Amino acid sequence: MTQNEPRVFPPDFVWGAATASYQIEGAAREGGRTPSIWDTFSHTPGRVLGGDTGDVACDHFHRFRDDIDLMAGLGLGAYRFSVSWSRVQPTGRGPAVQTGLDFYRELVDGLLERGIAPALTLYHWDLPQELEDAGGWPARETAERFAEYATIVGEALGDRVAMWTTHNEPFCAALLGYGSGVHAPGRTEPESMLKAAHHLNLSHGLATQALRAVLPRSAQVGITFNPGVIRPFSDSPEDADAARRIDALHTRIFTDPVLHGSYPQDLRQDTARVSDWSFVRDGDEATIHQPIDFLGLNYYTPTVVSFAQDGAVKGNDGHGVSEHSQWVGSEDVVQFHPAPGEVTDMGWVIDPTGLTDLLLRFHREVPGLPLYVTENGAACPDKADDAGVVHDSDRIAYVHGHLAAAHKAMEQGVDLRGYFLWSLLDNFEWAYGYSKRFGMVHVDFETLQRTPKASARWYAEVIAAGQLPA
Ligand code: GCO
Repeated sequence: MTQNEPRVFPPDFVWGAATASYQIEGAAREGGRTPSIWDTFSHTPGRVLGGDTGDVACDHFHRFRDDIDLMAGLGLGAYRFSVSWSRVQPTGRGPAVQTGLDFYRELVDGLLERGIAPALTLYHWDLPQELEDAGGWPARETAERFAEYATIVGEALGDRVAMWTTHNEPFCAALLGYGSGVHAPGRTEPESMLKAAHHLNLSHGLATQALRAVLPRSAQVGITFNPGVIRPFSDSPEDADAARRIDALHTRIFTDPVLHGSYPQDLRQDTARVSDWSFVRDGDEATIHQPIDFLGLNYYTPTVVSFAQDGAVKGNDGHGVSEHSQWVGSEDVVQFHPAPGEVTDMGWVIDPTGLTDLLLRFHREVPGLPLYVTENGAACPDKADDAGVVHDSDRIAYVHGHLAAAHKAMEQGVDLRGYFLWSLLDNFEWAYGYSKRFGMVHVDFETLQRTPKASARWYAEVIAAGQLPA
């Protein structure tokens, strides 16, 4: 294909957008919802920029009908959202709260009425605080609780949701939540971080089994990872080893047991000084290794690492990931580097080739497993004109480049079924609060008014045409 030909996507390609419960819903204390770890964390001074919280967020809980209208106006084929565990099962145990389930039922029904396929994620990081108080993800019981929660949601929505995802980015939940502590619950405990990773994996396996027991056979069940696209700083063997370590700790710690049924040996060796891994019981890896119907991949930017000459871990890849790595590398050997090139408002370098590489990696690693890009997008320093419209040509260029990169992977045989843009709306960007805007729809956080940006109009045209303009 030459540079100037339009890139045509298959007619059944799924064009979507993504959000997550804590980032958009608000209504934090309504309908029996109890605090999740993100409520506690955001209300702890110093944890989130500007003291921002998700108490109101985009007020999607009350405005979801308007948001569905927005989606319909864009011609979205699918909408990826997550369920707030503490809204449907407030203490993380026992019976469900019907008002919570009703909210998701109405949301899903509204989507279906407009011809938008709901893609449901069970866990996008908002653990009920009561379960954290009982030990959180480092406690094995949390995995069992998660399977029970999966059954509740599966029974309630299984008749109307076809695409189910257990977890979103367990990397962030485990490594940022319990390792570097930049995400809720803000713990900095190396062995707990590894235990959390294992119990998230185990909970995926248990929840997949639980879902299969209650969902119609046609339902698709999968998981979303954000595997690092790790690039060594130089050709040296030391830098290659640094890349191997970070790939093991960030990615293979999840993908190996889920996709292949065992933890990587090199990871166990690298982390031997902080744990003997006795928390992995006989049979756990087989439980984690459930057949899945698709794999979701989130991609924003690559990560560049080198061997740290003086033994110190330095730098930060923009996700706050350096801090946890030092505890688990046997000799503190990794340095993160800013990748070269232009960056988004997150400081993340823009490199669409990373998306092609990522898709090709998993195409080769799990041949035949359908893939989705479940998140991709950019935070931009948006400025509205007098009419309140944001002309975000930078975001358009980012998404265009990454869709072209995804298309390139498809030309090489990758079975990519769809693309979900992050995000539908500007929203609560975790530790950055409302300071970073990822939406294709602008949200005024004073009035909560929504205004589609130029990128939304552009995306709608791409969806309608089923192709990227040349
Ligand atoms: C993630 C989360 C999103 C973020 C987005 C931008 O993937 O990290 O799923 O909730 O907001 O990625 O950082």
